[in-house]
Amino acid sequence: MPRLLGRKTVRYGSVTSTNLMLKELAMADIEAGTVVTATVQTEGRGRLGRKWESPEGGLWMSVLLEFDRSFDIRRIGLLPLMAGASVATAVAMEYDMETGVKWPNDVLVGGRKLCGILCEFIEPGERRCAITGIGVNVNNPVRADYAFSHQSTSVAEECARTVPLEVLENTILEELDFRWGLLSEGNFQKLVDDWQDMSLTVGKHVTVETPSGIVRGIARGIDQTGALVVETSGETRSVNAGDCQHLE
Ligand code: BT5
Repeated sequence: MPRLLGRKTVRYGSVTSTNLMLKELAMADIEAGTVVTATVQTEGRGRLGRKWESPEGGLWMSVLLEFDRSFDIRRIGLLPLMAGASVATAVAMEYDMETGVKWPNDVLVGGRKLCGILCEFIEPGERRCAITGIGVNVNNPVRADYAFSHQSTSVAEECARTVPLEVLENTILEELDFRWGLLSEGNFQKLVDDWQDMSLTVGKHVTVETPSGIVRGIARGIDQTGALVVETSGETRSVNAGDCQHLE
């Protein structure tokens, strides 16, 4: 099957946010699978209105995924997980690094954040789409300048050399294309197994800050909607969204 994702790529120098740019293009009817990249983002965004530092040297990109009518939107939580698994696999393959995924949207190396994902659901006209934003620290500096520096890393930092962005971009898109195929075919359990195989969260004591309060317990896995299943004292809770901390 020819690859869908990245058949069309729009490359920018400096933009506010690749997610915002792609959203505008989607509103103007650009085709599914389109990728937007930027050298620099001046207003790179994390979840919950947080800032994502995006200086030159990193891989900042967004991918337009379009659902067909039969897609059950409750499964949207699988998207950041499959994007994270795609990045973790691509980085491990290209640079022989040990990567892992942390629920819901991080890729870590040596306990430090290498990549963050921001998925946004939009409905341009009759279409139902997700903007999948992927930010990977590659050759950009991360270790010195920021409050989060002690918790972050980059590909260059980990392999002590700068690397070409295009190679990583292409491999991530191949991996994401494969997982998008699984999602489109309804092969949810395979996505669950794939993510759980590289998960750093499963089996850990966690604290999850959710919109409706804090959930504490042992992470047992994810379900087929991407929710984190947490065993708390005496019961099992499924958490759809939140900030997760590993306690051990
Ligand atoms: C994320 O949010 O991790 C989602 C990041 C998504 C970025 C991509 S880049 C392409 C696309 N366009 C966008 O505008 N966004 C997407 P969250 O889990 O909320 O983490 C945000 C937190 O990570 C911040 O509050 C900082 O503490 C930390 N942080 C910010 N920049 C970082 C960086 N470059 N590397 C590591 N950590 C960072």
